[in-house]
Amino acid sequence: SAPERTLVLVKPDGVRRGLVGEVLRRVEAKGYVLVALEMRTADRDLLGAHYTEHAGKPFFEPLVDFMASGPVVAAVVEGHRVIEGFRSLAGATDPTTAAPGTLRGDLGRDWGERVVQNLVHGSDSPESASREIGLWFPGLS
Ligand code: DAT
Ligand code: MG
Repeated sequence: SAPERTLVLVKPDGVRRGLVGEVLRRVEAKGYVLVALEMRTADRDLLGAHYTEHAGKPFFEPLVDFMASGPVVAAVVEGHRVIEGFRSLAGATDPTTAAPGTLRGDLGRDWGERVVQNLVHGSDSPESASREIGLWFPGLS
């Protein structure tokens, strides 16, 4: 079967805390392959489209504000079952209870903000991955 692709973001908290290298190191150490990589500050249109499933939820505006608060590192990562595999590396959404050994469990915590700051994003399905990769890397084949 063909390898899968997923969209990974190191969120603004991860960039500010100097954890870009640690995130990419764990992705590569697991055996996945970086096929595109870019640092940029996302505009609100891109972030609204990226998080469209959460539009209308109480944390949506704080989430977009947070994600626009500084540069992110966006990556397309490739490998068999990488969507599931990166979600496993990332750990649960809540960094307080994310399992030790995961990025969010080892490196994240609750900062008392209205939106959970949890260092990384990973696509949650093949459909999300395809949609998100198209948003962040429109030129990628
Ligand atoms: P994930 O990033 O694990 O896929 P998600 O897609 O449900 O989680 O939510 C997107 C982000 O929004 C998540 O990484 C952190 C934030 N978030 C989710 N649920 C939240 C909540 N109940 N309160 C505050 N922030 C939340
Ligand atoms: Mg999600």
